[in-house]
Amino acid sequence: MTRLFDEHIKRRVTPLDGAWHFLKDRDDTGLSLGWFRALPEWETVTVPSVWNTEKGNLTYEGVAWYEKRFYTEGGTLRFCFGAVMTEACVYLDGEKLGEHYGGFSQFDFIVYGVKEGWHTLTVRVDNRFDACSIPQKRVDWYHYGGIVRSVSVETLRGICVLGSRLEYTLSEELSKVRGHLTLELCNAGETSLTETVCAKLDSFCIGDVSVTLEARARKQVSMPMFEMDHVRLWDVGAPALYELSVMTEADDLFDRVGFRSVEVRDRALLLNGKELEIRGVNRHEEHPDWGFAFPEGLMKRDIDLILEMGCNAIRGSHYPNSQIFVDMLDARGILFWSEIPMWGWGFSEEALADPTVVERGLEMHREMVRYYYNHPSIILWGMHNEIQLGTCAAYQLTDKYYAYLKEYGGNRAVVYASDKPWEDICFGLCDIICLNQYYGWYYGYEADAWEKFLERFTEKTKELGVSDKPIVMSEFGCAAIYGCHDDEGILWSEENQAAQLGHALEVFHSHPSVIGSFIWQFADIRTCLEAGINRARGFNNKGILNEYRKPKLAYRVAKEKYLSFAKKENP
Ligand code: ADA
Repeated sequence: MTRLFDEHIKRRVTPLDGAWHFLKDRDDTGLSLGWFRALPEWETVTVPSVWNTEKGNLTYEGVAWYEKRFYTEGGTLRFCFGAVMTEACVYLDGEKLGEHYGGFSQFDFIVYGVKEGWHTLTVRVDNRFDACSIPQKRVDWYHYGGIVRSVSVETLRGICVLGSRLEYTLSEELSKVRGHLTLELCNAGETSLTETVCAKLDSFCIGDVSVTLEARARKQVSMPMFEMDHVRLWDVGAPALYELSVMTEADDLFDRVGFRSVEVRDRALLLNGKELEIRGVNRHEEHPDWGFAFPEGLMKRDIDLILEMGCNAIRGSHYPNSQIFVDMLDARGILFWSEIPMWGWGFSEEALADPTVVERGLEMHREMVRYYYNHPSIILWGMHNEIQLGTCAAYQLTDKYYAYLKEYGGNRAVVYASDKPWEDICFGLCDIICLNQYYGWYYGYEADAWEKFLERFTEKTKELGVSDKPIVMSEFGCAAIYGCHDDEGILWSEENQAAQLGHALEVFHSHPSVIGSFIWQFADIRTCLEAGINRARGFNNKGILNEYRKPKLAYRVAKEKYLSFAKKENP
């Protein structure tokens, strides 16, 4: 399952999820032995999944092969992968289709002239790290491997719609939308074709164009500008969505879009012209029994728990989440921060300056924008998290990513998360200053530490000339082991975590420069072995729920605080 709705009616889509052959390639000899032609032996696993949850594979890091037989009536086929962790090399009947780098983004390959009959799709998956990996080996989550999101094969006919991007502006009084649609089209046929492409928002026709494409050609086509009155706005808790449909003779593409304005000015973030207070939580799309192959039913449950505690925003820490999760946020009116997995600690200054790292990061941004552009819930693009922000390399990289997202990212704010408030030289390259700070945990336990920190930091923003930017506390929290109780509030107890969190939330949500918070973190997550002895049980235990979503005391306290802040906003 890739989306919360059918993307196609006319196009035949065959899911390739389910049983696949699987073989580990410990010595990395599969390529030279020609395993892409046929695996010499295998076990059967289900896809999507991570191999680490199979008995005996928990710590396996390396190469593995997946193979699937499928039947097709033939023609032009498009193989769509939701995400493969981390590098994928894909073969059809032993012929290489292509490669993809990056574990959290979707990709596809189009193959022409496939014959009717049975075929074999093979994927070589490699989740090892190298000097230019994004993320680097040292992260604070688990090194899972596998085909972690859905796979499908589509049969393309005639002029096909591969993607859409709806750009728009709203009139000042927010009642009229002016926009235009850009389509990525291809001719799946073997002769030149001319067809009419029509697009609608619900029943409102936003235009049609006649398109001529040579056989197998691909091109971007801009539809004419359109204007629509009496727009229903997408908003927090009131998410009006429109069905965007694009039709050609034999093909179609459906999406759900929403119209809202996002503006940052005078130290405020405005959604549809109203000041927004962010009541957020950081969430990894991870579960100890499923890894990154997170089941849809549990996504819904996570969202229920998050809504129930009065949140209006989620940070998808630290990578693009599955489309279906973001569809759920669109449908339920929850704001989302989507970022690429360029995550702190591991990146030396040298790595940040490495052209391969910079380009891989840029490509991840391109993919994120390409696939997630139309989601109204995404109001923040995140470029990176806790990198060496005092260095020239970080500045240059951020400059590049910021320019890209400002130009192509649409109606959104662009941010990154900084843990270096005193050394950071990049604050000019973001729309909102987002700070990860851990008073009450790593940095000591003074009672008024947060107040002093914010006072000093506000002064610092004046010195740096960035005091017009709002501040979001993007991470803060304490670890607690679920079920560890202590009336004196010793470290690791639920009481300590709850008290620290409650206090921090009170301070942030009454501070004039702070427009919101993202609690670190929603649920405990399995973390990598490199995180070492700091991580009891092999987990990052700062979740306000444990890894099985059982609430700790901090969940109840955060809920009480967030609901009371929400009430102040809407008495
Ligand atoms: C950082 C990082 C998180 C997590 C957190 C922690 O801020 O961004 O991913 O590792 O620290 O728990 O220490």
